[in-house]
Amino acid sequence: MPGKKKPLVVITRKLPDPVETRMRELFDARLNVEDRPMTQPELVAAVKEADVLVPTVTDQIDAALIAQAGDNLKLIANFGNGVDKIDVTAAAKRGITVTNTPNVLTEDTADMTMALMLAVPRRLAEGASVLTGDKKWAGWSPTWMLGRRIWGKRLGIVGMGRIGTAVARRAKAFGLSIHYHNRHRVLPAVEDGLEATYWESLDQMLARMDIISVNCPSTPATFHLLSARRLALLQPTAYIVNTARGDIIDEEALVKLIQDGKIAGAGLDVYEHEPALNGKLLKLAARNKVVLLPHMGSATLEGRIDMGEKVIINIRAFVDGHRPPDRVLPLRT
Ligand code: 8YV
Repeated sequence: MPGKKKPLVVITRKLPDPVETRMRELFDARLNVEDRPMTQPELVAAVKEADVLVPTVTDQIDAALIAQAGDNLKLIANFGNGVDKIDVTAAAKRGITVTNTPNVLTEDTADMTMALMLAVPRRLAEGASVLTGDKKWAGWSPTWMLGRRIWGKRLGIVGMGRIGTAVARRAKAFGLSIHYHNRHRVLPAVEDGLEATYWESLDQMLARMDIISVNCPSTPATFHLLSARRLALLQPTAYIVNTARGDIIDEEALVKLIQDGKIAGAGLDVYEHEPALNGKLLKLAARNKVVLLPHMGSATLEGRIDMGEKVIINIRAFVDGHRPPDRVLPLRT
């Protein structure tokens, strides 16, 4: 942008090198090379000064923070798809545009969902630990390490958006029958291609599935969507996989049902109070009832570079006076 003052862009976490290099070229980029999560006072200082803030899921961009923003702050270009940590309504009221990074992390997140879907019933983590543990492997046995078959089972997808659909495509190839619950029924062509069954009633779907995959965004409407009451509808042989957001499931209730043998297990990549982890979940992991990952759904180098590229495109479009491609609008209440 020759002749024009470069916008001050504060990036709250370390991003992949090619992204940071490009940001340095284009903007007055304030990087976080040490990748230490910013404290709330540091975030306040950032929003007072920046023209653009680039936060991630680890930053709480709530109404109190937005109220302290300086007049310069006109864009919050989130590095990530989910904007549950950003008060988009408060931002809009202050004339601050919010953008995110959809599409580019769909396939990676769907891959990780499949990985968890296989990991729990097929005892993947438990099996891998046999060879690296203290004890010597005694060798193969016909009745040892038996898991449960995936092929031919019923998968219920909660949230049939981009990621849910990408999960369905993969799961169909693994021989699962596809069922889904969504606010709106998807296009007939998509449903036909996936041979998917739509369930208007989430309760009825939950009661009949072998595996549940949570793929909806976290919004006030989806908070504890899988409540204690709904989780209790699941069959005792059912597994749950969550690569969306922790607070969509009542985690305490999930733990209790697994402890009591009322649900077979879970594969989780996200947690209700992330990064704090429920100690009871860790105990269940030690008993191989759950497989836990540290929010790795979109963690590929390619994905993170693509996300950075999207952030840059959104900032460039905005700074040049255009509508950024990935604008997030406040939820209608
Ligand atoms: C990201 C995610 O790693 O984009 C999302 O919504 O959950 C993750 O895949 C994270 O949000 C980056 O801020």
